[in-house]
Amino acid sequence: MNLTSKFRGCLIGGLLGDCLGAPFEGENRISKSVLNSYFNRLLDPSLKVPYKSYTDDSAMTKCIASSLVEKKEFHVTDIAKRFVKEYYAEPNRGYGKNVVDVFAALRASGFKDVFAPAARQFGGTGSYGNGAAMRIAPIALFTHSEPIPVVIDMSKQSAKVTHANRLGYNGAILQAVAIRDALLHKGENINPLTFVERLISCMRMVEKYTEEEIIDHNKKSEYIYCSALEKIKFLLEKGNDVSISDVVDSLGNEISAPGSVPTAIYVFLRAQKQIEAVETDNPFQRTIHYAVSLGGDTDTIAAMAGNIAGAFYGVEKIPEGFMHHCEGVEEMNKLAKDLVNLDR
Ligand code: R7I
Ligand code: MG
Ligand code: MG
Ligand code: MG
Repeated sequence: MNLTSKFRGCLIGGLLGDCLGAPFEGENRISKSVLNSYFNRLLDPSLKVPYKSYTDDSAMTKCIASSLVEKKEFHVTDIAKRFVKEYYAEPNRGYGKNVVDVFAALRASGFKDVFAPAARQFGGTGSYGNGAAMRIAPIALFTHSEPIPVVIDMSKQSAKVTHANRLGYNGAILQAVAIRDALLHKGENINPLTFVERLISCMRMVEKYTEEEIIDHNKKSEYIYCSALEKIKFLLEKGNDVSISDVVDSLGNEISAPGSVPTAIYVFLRAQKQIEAVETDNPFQRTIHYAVSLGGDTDTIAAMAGNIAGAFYGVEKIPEGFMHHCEGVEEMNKLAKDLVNLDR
């Protein structure tokens, strides 16, 4: 499979997770039959249904992608400016409750120090929401041929514009590395345990505190992502014998980064194989459907799982009908092609 298909799959996959998951955001215990008919009906492009709009997840992803395409390099102030411009142009995309204060402060400060407003959030500990992880896909694509430390550094900087808490930016790093591994994987099947082991060895390095972090955040919650990844292994080993509440109790379905990024990774890996309640043979569709079935932060967990699945399966596996019913597909498609063809 070629890289263009994987880049398109990644960005469109995330967009569709966002659009198709958004109507259920905040719900729990969504009925199986409601979801099966929702997804299977959307496979028909000629069906007349209300258009599915994208939310903040995709709005911010587009800001990062378009900045990389236009600047041909990582330019954090430009990214911050695009976030702010986008937010004030379309504020009703369902942004997190606190991140909007960062946009206001960035604008008021004239972007002098783009990391300062985020560092003041939550009494100076910074946000650990999943907002930095949900928009990280373009960074993973842009750095796919760079060494891992470059991926980590760029992910962290892009995250810290809004998410200064180490759980916030480390969630973005984990999501970026998961996308990259799915993108670079050769072959039809991924060994889930090997995939998770690689992520654990990366996060063991990432979650080691630096001196600066010990001073800033009082050395709370060490190795949170490594232990969540261990829980993924445990769930995967149980195979079919895992209920929705097992997943939610063990990994979460929340708007926090530690309560959603590992969940999205588990969803992608689990959905390689059939899942009883999810009626489809298409593994991309199964990923999105299973993510939404977990409830909670459905748009964001489906978007992150969709980014990873799209990077793995490529755009050919994405149902036409889904693309037809969602906002912004053409734009995301163009950004993916521009990113893959970037001449730098
Ligand atoms: O992380 P963020 O951009 O929100 C993303 C979510 C996604 O589900 C989107 O689809 C959208 O719906 O919102 O925005 P933030 O406002 O930084 O974080 C989201 C929420 O996480 C906050 O409003 C808080 O409720 C919670 N949160 C915290 N709560 C207590 N202490 C984040 N950090 C903290 C914290 O340090
Ligand atoms: Mg959203
Ligand atoms: Mg929302
Ligand atoms: Mg959300």
